[in-house]
Amino acid sequence: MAPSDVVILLIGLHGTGKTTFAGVATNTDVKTHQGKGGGPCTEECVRYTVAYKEKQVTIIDTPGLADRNTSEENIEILHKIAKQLRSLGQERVSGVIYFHSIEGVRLSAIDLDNIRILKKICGVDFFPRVAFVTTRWDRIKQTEWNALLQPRHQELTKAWNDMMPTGPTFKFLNDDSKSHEEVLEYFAAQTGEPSDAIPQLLFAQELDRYRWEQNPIKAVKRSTAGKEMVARGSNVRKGICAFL
Ligand SMILES: Nc1nc2c(ncn2[C@@H]2O[C@H](COP(=O)(O)OP(=O)(O)O)[C@@H](O)[C@H]2O)c(=O)[nH]1
Ligand SMILES: [Mg+2]
Repeated sequence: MAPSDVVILLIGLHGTGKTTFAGVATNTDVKTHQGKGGGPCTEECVRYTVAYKEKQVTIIDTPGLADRNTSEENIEILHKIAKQLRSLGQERVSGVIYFHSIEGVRLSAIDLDNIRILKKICGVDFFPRVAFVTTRWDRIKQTEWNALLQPRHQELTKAWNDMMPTGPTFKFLNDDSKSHEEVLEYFAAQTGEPSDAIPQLLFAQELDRYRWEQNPIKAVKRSTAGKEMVARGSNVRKGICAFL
């Protein structure tokens, strides 16, 4: 298969709409998370490919980052992402999307942990290529928007801007293919540059640096993202899947 022109990594808590986005954007049947007692959380990284305006786009769907019961389980998620990054070979991730449900409450401790780890996966040079996408706008009524959500959205964008100063772009996502295409278009329009002009994710650079390490989990733990993940262990909540 020809190398992809656009490779997008999806990050965010369980239930925020990552898998749904991957399915709609690539016109693929996917298994989404159906909340308490419903379908499964995404446990594996899954790669989807679609042709978009003469470009090949690859989307890498991931499980939530810092919401497992133990640090070891969280490190395993990073390890799964590491395997995907290694398998890209000469291709590079060209964009990262962080998902957040606008229906959820304000930023929780786990949201903040996810963003801290996201920053360490990306590295400062990559911040301009991160998009923050808020999902479930189709569920919001105009009256709620004025009274409740406008202040919440302002608070979110301020918090994200503070956390990633050179960074993020904001997009809204409805449960329709038009808004998914707008997000794809945003990333597809950025390409055209040779792949070595794209800054590499800090996490990918570090995995390369520690490739001598025989145990891949140890290599992940040596990375800045891995260290952050272990440091964040105390915030891990039990059974987050059940709440979403
Ligand atoms: N109404 C609405 N539902 C959504 C939207 N995005 C995702 N969902 C639903 O939210 C649930 C969790 O989505 P999923 O894609 O599995 O989240 P993930 O855990 O981040 O991969 C599923 O039931 C989806 O159908 C959206 O934009 N609008
Ligand atoms: Mg999922």
